[in-house]
Amino acid sequence: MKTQVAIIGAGPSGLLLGQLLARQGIDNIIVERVTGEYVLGRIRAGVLEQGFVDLVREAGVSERMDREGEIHEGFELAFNNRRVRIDMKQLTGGDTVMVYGQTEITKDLMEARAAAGLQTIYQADNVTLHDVKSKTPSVTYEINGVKHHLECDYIAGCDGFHGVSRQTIPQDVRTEYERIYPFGWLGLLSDTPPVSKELIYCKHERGFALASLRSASRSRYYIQVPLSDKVEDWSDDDFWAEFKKRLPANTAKNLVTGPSIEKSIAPLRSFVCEPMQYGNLFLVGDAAHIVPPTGAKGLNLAASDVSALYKILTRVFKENDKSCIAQYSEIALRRVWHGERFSWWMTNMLHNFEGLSINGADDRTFEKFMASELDYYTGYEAGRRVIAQQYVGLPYEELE
Ligand code: FAS
Ligand code: PHB
Repeated sequence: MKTQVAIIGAGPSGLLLGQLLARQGIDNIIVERVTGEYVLGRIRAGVLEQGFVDLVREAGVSERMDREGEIHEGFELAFNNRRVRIDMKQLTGGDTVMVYGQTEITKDLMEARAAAGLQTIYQADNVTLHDVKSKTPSVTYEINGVKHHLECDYIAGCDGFHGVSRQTIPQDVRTEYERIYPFGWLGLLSDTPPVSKELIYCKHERGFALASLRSASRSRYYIQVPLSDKVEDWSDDDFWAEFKKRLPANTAKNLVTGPSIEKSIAPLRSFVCEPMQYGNLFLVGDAAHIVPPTGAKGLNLAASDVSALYKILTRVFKENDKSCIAQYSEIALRRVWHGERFSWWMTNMLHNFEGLSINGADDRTFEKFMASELDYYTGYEAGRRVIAQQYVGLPYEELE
């Protein structure tokens, strides 16, 4: 088999890239390790930057997102019995975010791909990338033990943190930056009306909590938990009792509880692999970088990678101009590091590190610095503008 671009992974990165390339007439095949149903079973992001929304519209897959997605003009930070609203629209001169679950975006992209008759190979085992530095890279994989060979011009590694693509870049070529946080997020999804119309990030002495949502009838809530906790340690009732304690009192009294339809614990880490390209292999999204979800950047950084690579490959195939290929990693990493820093900053400001710390020691001085950081930035319009500008997303960079 042959294609112009082989895409590894049918998560949001791979599907969005595949859709954008196909609309430019650039042939692509996606090779995915699991089933489509399994991909859709992952409950992850919920907040989309404007740049992401625009890209989905450009991909021609925005009809349900524009119909069912909720535009959010602000969110709240709750701490020390105070609530500070970050008025994104006012502070950024009109920018907002959209609340629309990653699962929904993935479903819309999957349906669009199938409707266009574009090829996605699911349940591919032993996916291996070959000759990525040559002019004839290729991908091999097995279906029910039968080996297949896919020739291509370029490979987009959209296969997430645990994928094969990043590992294909030789260790002595890769530089990996990592910070692992000493706690995780226990997330719960429920078909209950959200406790607040806008997101509330809560810093509490018992630990961080986030009140988010998917729609007017579906809520997405998180609480900080120790790394040693297992999801089976937490009954729904235990979650609701703890979540209620961490919400502002005048909000907690409105909390509607109900059975969880999903519950899971996500570890928190900051991670970046440099470079994000090697020969004709390009790393996209979680394959190259991970952020703690406190800044709602994970999925959104994947989108800006997709945007950069889509523009480059369009110039290569439509204008026969390969001069821009070398720009990918530099362009992508500039925005990735801004997202990494913001996510690290929000995580440090809003979580309880008492008795914990990045370097293992109980660093109460660090706690005092971060409490002052939160108080300072929320206490001044200029500080709130800094938060707002990064939350709505910094501009995407154009190719030279
Ligand atoms: P993904 O990991 O989504 O997709 C990669 C795909 O590649 C998967 O389908 C996988 O099966 C496939 N794959 C892996 N190895 C392969 C191989 N060898 N061969 C073929 N296919 C292979 N972001 C937020 O903004 N907010 C959040 O609240 C949030 N919560 C998260 C919770 C969890 C538990 C996780 C893991 C991430 C969360 N994220 C969140 C980040 C998340 O949304 C990612 O940014 C997003 O899924 C990135 O999409 P992809 O780059 O497509 O990677
Ligand atoms: C979510 O709704 O899943 C969500 C929203 C904002 C975040 C993290 C997760 O920062």
